Amino acid sequence: MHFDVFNGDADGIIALLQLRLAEPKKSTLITGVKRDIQLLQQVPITQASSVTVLDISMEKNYSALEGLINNNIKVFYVDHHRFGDIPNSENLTSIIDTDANICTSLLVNQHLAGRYVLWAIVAAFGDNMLQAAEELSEKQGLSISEQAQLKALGIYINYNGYGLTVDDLHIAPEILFKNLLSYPNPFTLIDEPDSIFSTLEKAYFSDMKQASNAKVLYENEALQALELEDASWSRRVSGVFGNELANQNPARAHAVLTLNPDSTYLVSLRAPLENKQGAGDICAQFETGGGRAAAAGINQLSLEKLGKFIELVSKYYQ
Ligand SMILES: [Mn+2]
Repeated sequence: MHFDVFNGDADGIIALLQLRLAEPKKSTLITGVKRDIQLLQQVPITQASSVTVLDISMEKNYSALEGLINNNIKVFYVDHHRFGDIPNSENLTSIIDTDANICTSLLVNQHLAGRYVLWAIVAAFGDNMLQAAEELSEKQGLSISEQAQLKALGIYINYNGYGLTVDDLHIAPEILFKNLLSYPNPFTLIDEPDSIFSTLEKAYFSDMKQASNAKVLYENEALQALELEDASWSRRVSGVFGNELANQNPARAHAVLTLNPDSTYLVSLRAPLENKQGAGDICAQFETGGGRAAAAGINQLSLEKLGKFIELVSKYYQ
């Protein structure tokens, strides 16, 4: 049995979408909310013959990966997060690149020689890799309004991945992936009335409107930190809201802190767009933190550690 294991955000879903449009395959899907990255351990070794892994850190899934390849299961691994060691095994084929301007869907696009490049552009916009997305759009000769449509779709799919559990999400990532499989061309989806595109669009604008009233916890030249209440809408909107703040103020870092039901903070940290480094290293200093240089997070930051977090971030980007 083949297993497809993928992050539930735009990048993870669209990485798999490109692969399965190119090579349809009966598979068992394993995914979750965007922050649910320890997915590989869910693959049952006794049932799997091969596994495709997309857009989740190899470092965070290392022991599960070793278990699979040591049991002679073929693994194809594509990712752009912190990776630690790459096991040397003939059972593992990996494409790993942690460049801040590349995402998993762009790596898959290269692997497929641009076969579903419009989808790769959607994913790059969704992962807030605007420069890469625009460059690729121009190569494809897309008009400004076509670019804006693909960007909107990427943002909405990305937005849909944020939540504490799948219950917070409008559409479970697995369902969203299966739905998108009917659209080899994203413009077909965008042009269709009453599609998931319009559903997500409405939901996105409603949540963003609420976020615009967020409480400012801290603000200086290096950092703006905002607090969102403990609610499903906050958990859905935190990441894309952070991206929008970053785009509006590219010289400053942004932290969106959403209160968890247990009174800790769910932290989404964006490095300044003009200085895409350090976010992953800062968040990794906290027990439940990690991520990439440009965008990272902490799942549970206790209120006592808020001061330390703000100090670390504002010093780093000063
Ligand atoms: Mn990604």
